[in-house]
Amino acid sequence: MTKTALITGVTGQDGAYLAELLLAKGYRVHGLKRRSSSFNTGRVEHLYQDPHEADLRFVLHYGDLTDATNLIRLMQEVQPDEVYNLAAQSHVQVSFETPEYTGNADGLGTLRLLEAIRLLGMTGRCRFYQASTSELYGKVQETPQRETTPFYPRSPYAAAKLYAYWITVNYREAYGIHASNGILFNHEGPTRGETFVTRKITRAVAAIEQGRQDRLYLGNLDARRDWGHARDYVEGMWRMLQQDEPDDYVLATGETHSVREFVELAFAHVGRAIAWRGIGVEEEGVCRKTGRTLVRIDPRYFRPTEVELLLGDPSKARERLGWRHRTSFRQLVAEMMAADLQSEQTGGRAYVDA
Ligand code: NDP
Ligand code: GDR
Repeated sequence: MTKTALITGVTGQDGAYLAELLLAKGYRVHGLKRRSSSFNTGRVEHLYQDPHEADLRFVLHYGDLTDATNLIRLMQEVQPDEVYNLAAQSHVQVSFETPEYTGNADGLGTLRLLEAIRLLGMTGRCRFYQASTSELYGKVQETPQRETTPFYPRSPYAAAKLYAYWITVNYREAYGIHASNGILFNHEGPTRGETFVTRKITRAVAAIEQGRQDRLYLGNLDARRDWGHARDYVEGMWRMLQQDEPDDYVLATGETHSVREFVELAFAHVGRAIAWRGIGVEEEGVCRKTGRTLVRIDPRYFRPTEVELLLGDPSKARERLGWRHRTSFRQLVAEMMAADLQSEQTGGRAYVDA
C-alpha cells in the first residue's frame, strides 16, 4: 500500500533530500512551503510535478508552523501515515536576534503538529519524527555525546528545540503516539544554506579562486563539530519511523573537526596551503605560496554563548537501526567544493549535487 508522508521544511536542505528518498521508496509526499515574495523552492525543483497530472506523488501546500489552524486543516486533508517535522528557524546566530519567533516556530510549532495529531484522532495511525539537534547538548557535559548525555542549551534556538524534544517525548508517553526524536549532529552538503559555516567557506573559496571575492571573514575558528552528509542522515530519519517502537536516536559520524580544519581542507582543494598568523581577533589565514591574506576574523560572527565541542556517539542508531554514515569528512568537503567551483565557473547559482 502506498504510504503518505508530510514533510514540514520540505524546501530546506534536509526536506529536499528526504522528499527525494521517500519518493524513491514509492511514497506520496506532501510538503509544507512558506509563502515568500521570492522563489524558495529551488531545492525541490527537480521533484516538481505539474498539478494537472493525474497521479500526483509530490504536492506542496502553503503553510507555517506558527499557524495552528492551517496545520490542522492540512493534516486533516493529507491524512499522513508519517509526519517529518523539519521546519524551523534553524540558524543559531539568528536565534539570538529573533528569540521569540524562534521559540514560536521551533518550540510551539512542534506542539501544534502533535496537537493536530491528537485532535484529529490520529494518535494510533500517524507516526511523527522530530528534528532534534546536537545543539541540545550545548555546554560540554560529556563526550562523546549520546542519548543519555544531559542537555545544556546555549541559544534561544537550542532552548526552543529543547521544548520540542520534550513535548515529543511527552506526547509519546501521554497519548501513545509513535513519536521519535532524531538528535542529529551537523550535516551538510552542496545545498546547505549559504550562511552556515561550511557552505560559507566553500562558496568563499570558490569565489576567491574566480577572483570575485578578496577574502573570507569568520568568527570562532576553534569551534569543533561532528560534520556528516545530509544525504546519509535523512535515511536515518526514515529508519526511525519504520521501527515497531518509537525512540530517540543520535545520528553522528563519531569524528570531530574544527572550523579551522574545514577552512584548510577547502583551500587545499584548490591547491592553496594556509598558514595561520597572529592571535585572537588579529589572527589571519595567509596563502603560504603568495603571502596573500585569505581569512580574517570578524567578531560579529562570535556568538554570545558558543557551543565549543560536538562529538556524537551513534552506537544506538548503528545497533538498532542498522544506520551508519557513509560520507567521510574529506569527501564532504570535496563534494561541496566541487559543486561551488562548478556553479562559480558557470556564473550561475545553480546547485550541483554531485
Ligand atoms: P534549513 O534551514 O535548510 O530548512 C528549514 C526549513 O524550514 C525550510 O524549508 C524553511 O522554509 C522552513 N521553515 C522555517 N521557518 C518556518 C515556519 N515558521 N513555518 C514553516 N516552515 C518554516 O534547515 P535544515 O534542512 O538544515 O534542517 C532541517 C531541520 O533539522 C531543522 O529543524 C533544523 O533545526 C534541524 N537540524 C538540522 C541540522 C543540520 O545540521 N542541518 C542538525 C540538527 C537538526 P524556507 O525555505 O521558506 O526558509
Ligand atoms: P551550528 O552551525 O551553529 O553548529 O548549527 P553553523 O555552521 O552556523 O556554525 C558552526 C560553528 O562555526 C562557527 N563559526 C561560524 N558560523 C557561522 N555560521 N558563520 C561564521 O562566520 C562562523 N565562524 C565560525 C560557529 O560559531 C559554530 O561554532 C547547525 C544548524 O544547522 C542547526 O540548525 C543545527 O541544529 C546544528 O547545526 C546541529
